[in-house]
Amino acid sequence: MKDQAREWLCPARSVAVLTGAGISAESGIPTFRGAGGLWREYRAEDLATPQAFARDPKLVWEWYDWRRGVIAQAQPNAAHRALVQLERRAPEFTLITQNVDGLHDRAGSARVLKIHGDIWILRCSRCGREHQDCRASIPDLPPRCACGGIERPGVVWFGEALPPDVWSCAEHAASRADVFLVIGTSAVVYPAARLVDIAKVRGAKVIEINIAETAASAIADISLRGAAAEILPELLA
Ligand code: BJW
Ligand code: ZN
Repeated sequence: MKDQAREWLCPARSVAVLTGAGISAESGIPTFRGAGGLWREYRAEDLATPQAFARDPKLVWEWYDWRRGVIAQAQPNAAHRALVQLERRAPEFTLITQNVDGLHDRAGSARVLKIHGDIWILRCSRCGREHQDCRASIPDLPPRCACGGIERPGVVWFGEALPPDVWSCAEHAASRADVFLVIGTSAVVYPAARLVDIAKVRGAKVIEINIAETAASAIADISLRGAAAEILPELLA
């Protein structure tokens, strides 16, 4: 299976990649679902919503502040680095990530479509002003904008639209891809998971890399079972 995947990947003119939390798991960042996916007694679905933020911004910020601390300590792993190599090698390459951790940037990927936003961006919920804030810990939660409004993390919560320009680039890349890699995502969150279907119906070979079976496994042409940081470098060797 790995040999077949290599045979598709090597000559591919256009490669698109969708990554999820599993690619950062070996950097020590917990995934959302499955073992270790809980924070205190909350699931992502309880906290990653505009309603949760409106109800208790401090609680939601405590979750994000904890995650920012974990991410700040983490380093990109061999899977992030392999995607940098692939970007340099493939004639046409698009990296689409659901992750907000910024580890693809830190690994050296030149262009990353962050369809669920960026945990290091804060946005005022009153005036909309956005700025980067890379402090691992924010002293007073929730942070406030100069206008007095409460700032929120610059991420996409359930029920919110994905950034339209970023999303349309992602759809375009999925529909042009000869090979579509789906790495470390449970593929249960939409519309991200739809990219797999788009790629498939437009003729891409879909290669999944995941430690477990997922919602994308049935549609994938090849499912490689194992850790992304082990399998991805092997595919490019
Ligand atoms: C390894 C590994 C290793 C571990 N190596 N692998 C259609 C059907 C049903 C529902 C919907 C639908 N369309 C829309 C919805 C509603 C909703 C949705 O999808 N709900 C489902 C959960 C049922 N979607 C939305 O609300 C989206 N918005 C929307 O549709 O808006 C419509 C609209 C249009 C116009 C105007 C207004 C509205 C928004 C979704 C936003 C998701 N946001 C989050 C939080 C982001 C910020 C943050 O990080 O806090 O995104 S939720 C969370 O899930 C996060 C992730 O990016 C996302 C996906 O998770 P991911 O990455 O797949 O992680 P896990 O944990 O699920 O999986 C990890 C995987 O790794 C596992 O498979 C492991 O096995 C594997 N793994 N270690 C390889 N070492
Ligand atoms: Zn403001």
